[in-house]
Amino acid sequence: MRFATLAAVAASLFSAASAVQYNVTVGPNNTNTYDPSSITGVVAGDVISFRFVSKSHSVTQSTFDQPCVARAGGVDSGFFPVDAAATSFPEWTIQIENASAPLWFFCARAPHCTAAGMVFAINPTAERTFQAFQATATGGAAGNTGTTTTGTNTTTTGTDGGAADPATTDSGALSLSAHKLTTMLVGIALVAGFSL
Ligand SMILES: [Cu+2]
Repeated sequence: MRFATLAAVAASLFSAASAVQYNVTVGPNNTNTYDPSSITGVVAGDVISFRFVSKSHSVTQSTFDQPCVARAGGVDSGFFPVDAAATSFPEWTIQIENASAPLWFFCARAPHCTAAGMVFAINPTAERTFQAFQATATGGAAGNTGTTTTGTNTTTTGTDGGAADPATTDSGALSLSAHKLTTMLVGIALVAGFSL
């Protein structure tokens, strides 16, 4: 871990001119949900910023087959406890380095994943849908209603034909860089070169 200036972090986060930033609210209105609960159209370089607004949740990487189990070597925000009277909220941001397969996440605060289906997906596919992922999390019980944000980035370069089949390489060859930020800006931990 090393510390860097805000400017340096901002430069690294947004160095790609075409990168899109997505904002996800964690725990809106005291619910055990992410809003949106899935994002499609994410491409390499895009940034996803999670804002924790209630209770104590996490954004923890998992796998499609085991939604509520932390993936070995995956990224994990850790828990962000938020006071009910809080007026500023912690944020945790990841930058996608490889978007060729879906990415799966859950809240590690039991029983939010298994009971409420508190899960989040990046680039779910027709074969591996958010709904199927959430149903696995809850053992078939109804979870929260999902909401999807579709990316507006139109600079994809047609890698579908050449990429490995995401259905069989799910989360096997992905890498993320994680940047932990807080609105207080007491210090910024920059995890550089994180690979899975
Ligand atoms: Cu939670």
